[in-house]
Order: sequence, then C-alpha cells, then structure tokens
Amino acid sequence: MADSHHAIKVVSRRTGLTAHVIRIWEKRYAAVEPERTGTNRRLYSDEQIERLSLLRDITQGGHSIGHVAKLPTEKLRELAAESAAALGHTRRSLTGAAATPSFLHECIAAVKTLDSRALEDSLKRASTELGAQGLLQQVIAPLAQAIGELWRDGSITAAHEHFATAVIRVFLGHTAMPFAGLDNAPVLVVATPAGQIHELGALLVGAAAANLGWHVTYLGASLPAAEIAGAARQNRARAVALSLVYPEDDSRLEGELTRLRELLPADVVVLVGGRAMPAYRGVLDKIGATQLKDLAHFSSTLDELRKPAKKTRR
Ligand code: B12
Repeated sequence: MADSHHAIKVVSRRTGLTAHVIRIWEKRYAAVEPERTGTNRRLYSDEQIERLSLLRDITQGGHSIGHVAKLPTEKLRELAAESAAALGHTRRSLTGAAATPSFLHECIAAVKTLDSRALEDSLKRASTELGAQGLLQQVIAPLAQAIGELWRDGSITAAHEHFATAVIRVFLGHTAMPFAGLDNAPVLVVATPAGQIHELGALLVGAAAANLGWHVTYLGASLPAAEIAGAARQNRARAVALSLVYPEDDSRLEGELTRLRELLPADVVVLVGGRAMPAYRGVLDKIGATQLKDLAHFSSTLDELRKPAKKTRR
C-alpha cells in the first residue's frame, strides 16, 4: 500500500471515530488492515480512511458493524448512499464538505457528549418536522438501535445509555404521552413485566398510542402481573401493551404472563412486542397475546381495536 501514511490520530480526526473504536473495528471485525511502522504504530491509507468513514455512516444508519465490516469498499459506498437517502442527509465527504445534519446523527452526537439540551432540542425539532409517528419510528427507535451498537463496540458506556433513556423518558412523558385527552378515548395500559428493565420500547408504544388518540396509563418497567392487571381493571382498559427486550430466557416470565392473562378481564387484549418477544412465543401463543413486530403493526392493531364489533387480527 503505497499511500499508507496516516497515523491513527489523523484517522480519528478525519472520520470522527475514536481511536478505541477504530482499533476494535480492526481487531474484532477486520474492517481494515493498516500497515505497521518499525515501532508497530498503525498507518492507514486514504482508502482505509474512506472505508472507516463509510462504516461510520452505515452503522449510524442502523446496520450492525459485524455484518458490514468485511464488505468490499464499493458495496460500502452503495450502502452508505442508501443510508444517507433513508436518513435524509448527505454524507460528509472526504473532502470535508459539511453534511446536512440529520436528526438521528444529531441525537447520536448529543448522546456521545452527554448533552441533554442538545438531545432535547433535536427531539423537539424532529417532532415538529416529522410528526409524532415520524419522531418515534425514524428517530427514537433507530436511536435506541444505534446506542446499543455503539455500546457493544465500545464507543459509549452504560452511562450514555442511562443518559439517553432518561432524556427520552422525560421528553416522551412531557410531549408525546399527553397527546390524548378525549374523555371517551379507549384506555391502553403500558408496562414491561417483572424482570424486564429496559423501558424504551414501552415508552415508544405509549407515545405512539397516545398519538393515535388512546388514553395511555403508563406504568413503567418491571411490574408484577397483579399490578398491571389491577391498573387495567381500575381504568377499564381496552388493552395492555407489554414490551419484552432482555433477557430472552427468564424462566419466571412464563408464570408472570400466564398470571396476567388470568387476572385480566377476558375482553382486555394483550399486545406484545420488543426484540425478546420471539423467545417467549410459546407462552404468548398460549395466553392468546397479539404479537407485533413493530410500531407500524402496533398502530394498525390499535386502529382495529377501536372498532368495537371487529375482532383483532393476530
Ligand atoms: C438503554 C439500554 C439499556 C439501559 C436501560 C435503561 C432503561 N431504564 O430502560 C441499561 C444501561 C440499564 C441497560 C442495561 C443492560 N443492557 Co441494555 N440496552 C439498552 C438499549 C440501548 C435500548 C433498550 C431498549 O429499551 N430497547 C427497546 C426498543 C427501543 O428496542 P427493540 O426491543 O428492538 O424494540 C423495537 C420494536 O420491537 C418495538 N417494540 C419494543 N417494545 C414493543 C412493545 C410493543 C407492544 C410493540 C408493538 C413494539 C415494541 O419498538 C422498537 C422500535 O422498533 C438496547 C439497544 C437496543 N437496540 O434495544 C440495549 C440492549 C437491549 N441491552 C443489552 C444488554 C446486554 C444489557 C445488559 C445485560 C448490559 C450489562 N452487561 O449489564 C444490561 C441488562 C440489565 C438487565 N438486568 O436486564 C443488549 C441485549 C442483547 C440481547 N441478547 O438481546 C442490547 C440489545 C444492546 C446490544 N446491542 O447488545 N441497557
């Protein structure tokens, strides 16, 4: 490689990736293979810098580094262009031209710098520009994915995850959930069952439902079946929505879900989603829960449920 002459510091500055992430992407995923100096310092070529920049954009667009790290550069260029189109922004080029900021990128930057004001500001503007469903599906959901990836590859810590969840919780609680308000709005109780501490999925579905005109009783994370059923009875809920994210092998969850079904009035529908949902399919089938793979299906199911005569589709 004749033009291998950039030290990792330069690469970090040019790509915006930390030296730590660059090393992890090299060691764990073989994304690039830099030359070494006599004293074992890494030297990167322009093509390798381009690869790293492309991988940065592609992973920020939601792809897992493990899936894309070894693809040929040409393929990376295609994927980056697709991500850019999907995210509605122009990728920062290697010549240094400024990128059109996307909400997702702004939010990721704010999480990385633990800047709550910047994060709230981006969420607010995204909400105004994209509407509530756009905010939830195009910004907050992919943001959670991106945060998970960044945490896994070592570029952010659990503190960043906590920070992001806290800001999003307050933001959704104040701006998105109170959308509903009509007295005759159907009631949806939202929670995660005992042992499921990840809360963002529940917050997302709560905000999506409120935006569709439902009255949302949001209970938060890790609640015993009796508490969820009690709230549903008290508020005469039409449905209960549960988010299952992690772990995927909690042996107590089967009992919790069975108990919830027993305690709920028969006409209260149980809606379930989240990345761990498929792992509990057996018990979910047994209790007749409606299993939903994403927010779009959730929204159409809520619309169906509002029509009293019709049965919900599974
Ligand atoms: C924030 C976060 C945390 C925070 C949680 C704070 C909080 N109060 O919620 C903290 C830092 C505490 C944390 C801890 C841990 N976490 Co964590 N965390 C996350 C992160 C970034 C978001 C979590 C979340 O709420 N996701 C929920 C939603 C947003 O994502 P989703 O499940 O894909 O859901 C989508 C749809 O399914 C739908 N949906 C979700 N719920 C529902 C419900 C219904 C009804 C419907 C219709 C749809 C729906 O909406 C989403 C958008 O499309 C994820 C990354 C990620 N991609 O999710 C990791 C992640 C879930 N965490 C992970 C891990 C490993 C952990 C820890 C074990 C880390 C550790 N070593 O300590 C601990 C576990 C703690 C525990 N006891 O459970 C892994 C799980 C891996 C796996 N095997 O599944 C993930 C995926 C990160 C990763 N990429 O590796 N975490």
